Amino acid sequence: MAIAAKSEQVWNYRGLREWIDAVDRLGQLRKVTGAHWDLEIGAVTELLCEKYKQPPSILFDGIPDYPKNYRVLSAEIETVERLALTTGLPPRISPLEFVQRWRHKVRQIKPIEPEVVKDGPLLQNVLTGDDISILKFPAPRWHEEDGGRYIGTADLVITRDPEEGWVNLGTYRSMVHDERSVGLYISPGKHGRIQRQKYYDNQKSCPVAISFGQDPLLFIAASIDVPYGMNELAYAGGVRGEPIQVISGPKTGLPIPANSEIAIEGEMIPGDLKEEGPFGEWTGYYASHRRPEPVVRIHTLMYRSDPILCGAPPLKPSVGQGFYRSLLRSALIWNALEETGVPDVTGVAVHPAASRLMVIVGIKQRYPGHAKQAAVIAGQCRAGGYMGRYVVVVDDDVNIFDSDDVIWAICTRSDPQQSIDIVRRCWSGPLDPMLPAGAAGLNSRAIIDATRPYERKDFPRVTGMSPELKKKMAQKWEKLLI
Ligand SMILES: Cc1cc2nc3c(=O)[nH]c(=O)nc-3n(C[C@H](O)[C@H](O)[C@H](O)COP(=O)(O)O)c2cc1C
Ligand SMILES: [Mn+2]
Repeated sequence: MAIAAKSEQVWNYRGLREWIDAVDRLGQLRKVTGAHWDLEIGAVTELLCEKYKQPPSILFDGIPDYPKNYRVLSAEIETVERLALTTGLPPRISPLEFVQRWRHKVRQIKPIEPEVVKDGPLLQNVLTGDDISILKFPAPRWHEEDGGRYIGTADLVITRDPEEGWVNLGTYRSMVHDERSVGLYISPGKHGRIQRQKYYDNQKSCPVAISFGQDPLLFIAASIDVPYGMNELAYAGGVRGEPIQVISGPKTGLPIPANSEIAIEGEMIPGDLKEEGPFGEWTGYYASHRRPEPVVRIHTLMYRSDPILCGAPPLKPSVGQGFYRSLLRSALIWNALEETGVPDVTGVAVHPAASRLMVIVGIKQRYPGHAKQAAVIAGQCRAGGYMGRYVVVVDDDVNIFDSDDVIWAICTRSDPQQSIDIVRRCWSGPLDPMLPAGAAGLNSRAIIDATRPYERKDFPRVTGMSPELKKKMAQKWEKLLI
């Protein structure tokens, strides 16, 4: 049942629990009972991703050592249908259509500030002092070589800029240390890290709140590139067309979604570090080794009765867990190209098997240098800048969602000596498998211009039927094609 239908927006849910019901109605929910938090929840997630590529959402219950109804949700979004459900778009659309609609939608977002409410499901249980134990929840050990149990993988890390006052939400991994502390890994350049550093630079501790289970729209907002200075809660409110309800954290005053399932608030104290990692990361490798990272000292633990912990364990990208994010990122890079004045972009596809590491841009070439301009911007804008590796630009007759077609274009329209450029000393970080431990977070980028050289008016024609002939023949020989 739609809550509100504004133009073509369709909202079939409010909050995580209604979202799960809506996914169940789509026929995309799998319930699993009895999987152990130690490796089994991670293993089942990986098996289902491997089998289906775009797997159902998986809701784990009956987890050994934990009360019934203390659940874990993994593989949350993953399909275009669930992505559309979460972002209020029509459910039956193609990946390219999703990218198109989403990029127009985010461009028009008018942020709506969150609404502070006195009460909410999150406050059903509030623990402080010695009563706090984050071990109450079945945080999985997701992968065999992980350095610990990661309670935060699909989380919202909430901080406030000490100078400018704005609130940021980012999805940053969080490892359980003990009952009253968790570790937090934030990559260089991420907004939460910039804000934390401002506190540290003044020898102040950084107040923080973390939500570990919530409306997947908030997870999307926290884990994609929302402009610096914008509160992701306001952004999500803008997508939704109504304010996100938050409670004010009892100790920190930070806004925490009132509908969250589990949340903590606390502080990170300058110099308070503990060994964190490694963790099986989105590149498909255990990343960032085991090294000291900031600790969150928990002052308040809040949770809804029978809580649902959300998890998004990274897998090797060719196995899964990257498809929907590729679509979201493709839309943002496409917008960045348009906003910087690159004309006639016909599509952007972040390759799901490479995640950030390969971006394919389609253009209709209009002038010499058009392809290079598109490549440089796609590879350096906010959504494409961090930890990229390859940007490939192709002509608009190439299907950017078809790797075979893209490889054909690279192999036939580029000449390595003149078509590949290297951009040096770009934004990378400790998750980059090519960087040795402790290296500066810098990498290089290759731009592969796989468009027909602009000046080559004699470039050979592509074989294959003309659209007219194809249509005629397909009609005439229809029976053969069945
Ligand atoms: C499942 C998932 C896990 C993530 N884990 C981390 C992480 O551990 N550390 C990090 O810095 N970024 C992580 N990210 C990426 C950030 O959430 C993303 O870059 C986001 O835009 C950061 O928000 P910010 O721009 O406000 O810093 C993760 C993203 C996803 C989707
Ligand atoms: Mn941000």
